Amino acid sequence: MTIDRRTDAFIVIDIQRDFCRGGALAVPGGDDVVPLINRLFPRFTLSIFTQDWHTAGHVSFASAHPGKNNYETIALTYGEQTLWPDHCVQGTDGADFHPLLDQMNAAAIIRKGYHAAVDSYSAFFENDRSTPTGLAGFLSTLGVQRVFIAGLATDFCVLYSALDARALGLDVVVIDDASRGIDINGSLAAAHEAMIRAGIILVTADTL
Ligand code: VGL
Ligand code: ZN
Repeated sequence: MTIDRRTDAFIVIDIQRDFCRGGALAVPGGDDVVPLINRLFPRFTLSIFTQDWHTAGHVSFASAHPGKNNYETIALTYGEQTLWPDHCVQGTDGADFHPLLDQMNAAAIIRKGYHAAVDSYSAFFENDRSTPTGLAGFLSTLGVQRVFIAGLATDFCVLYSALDARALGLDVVVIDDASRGIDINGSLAAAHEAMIRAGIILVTADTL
């Protein structure tokens, strides 16, 4: 696959301490994607990071719903929401990027999940499916036509970002081995199926 520096962008999803070893919502193997992602930066002119950036007591935290446990779902005004351990709280160490991620490569950092009552998995739209993050406008202003997506977690923030990018008319490539899933009740296999159904191309980093 040939990368076009003018019209391709690299979107790196949530490479933050809380999603890595020892973190509050550690994704199995989360740390392992960092060297693959770092190795890809020189191939792109435009790399964008997302950063999960929750208020304390955020609606997506099980701790905000007495009697509810982590990984249960609840019905919110905008639909079903999975409940998570407290993670990526604004300004905490857990919200920082992984110490080995080459942060100098970020042309922009899109923070998400900072509305207290709405979660945001996708880099483009919050979980109410209507509030934009601004990334669509950023990419279109810069003439981006295709996005390469990698990061954490494959079955949540990578999945939603990839599906939204596709729905916005972008070509989408997910770098599967530079991503890792949480895998709740088969969510990782379901994510792979949904991405393929949507016309998203799944590749491994060595093919780029
Ligand atoms: C994520 C669950 C909660 C992710 C973020 O980055 O995939 N998952 N917040
Ligand atoms: Zn989150």
